[in-house]
Amino acid sequence: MTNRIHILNGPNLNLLGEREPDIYGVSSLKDIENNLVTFANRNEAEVIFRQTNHEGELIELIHEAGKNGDGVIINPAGYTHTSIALYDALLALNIPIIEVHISNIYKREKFRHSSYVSMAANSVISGLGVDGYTVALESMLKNLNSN
Ligand code: CA2
Repeated sequence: MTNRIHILNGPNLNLLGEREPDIYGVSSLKDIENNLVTFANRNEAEVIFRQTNHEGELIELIHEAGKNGDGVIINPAGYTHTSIALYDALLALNIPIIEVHISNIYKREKFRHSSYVSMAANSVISGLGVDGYTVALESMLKNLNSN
């Protein structure tokens, strides 16, 4: 069966590869998307890859994932630490959720140490760099295919 995984990215992640390479690496968001689509194609899965700088739009994308997706991988970026609305949207899903952070949020400023999203997520990956997305997709597909 082909699983459809929504991979959602929050604010400022469109800047990946352009600034702060010491924290976020040199890959662009398009590079990440291409890698994940290749991985999905090899594993008979489909990836819907999105980025938005707007909280309401990210919530709409979560709703869409709940309607037609088999799993969600989300890097909520700055909204991780602030958004109860995002947390509520994720709580309403009945498909698996993996939260991904490129950087190790626990090694950074204290305000990044808490995540509303983690309370709704099945799993959290933080600090693996952009490989975290691929690890998340691999694990998601493995779990979906074993059920
Ligand atoms: O480590 C992550 O993936 C974060 O979710 C990234 C967020 C940050 O607010 C979280 O605490 C951790 C920031 C995304 C901003 O991305 C940029 C990329 C390049 C240049 C500037 C910002």
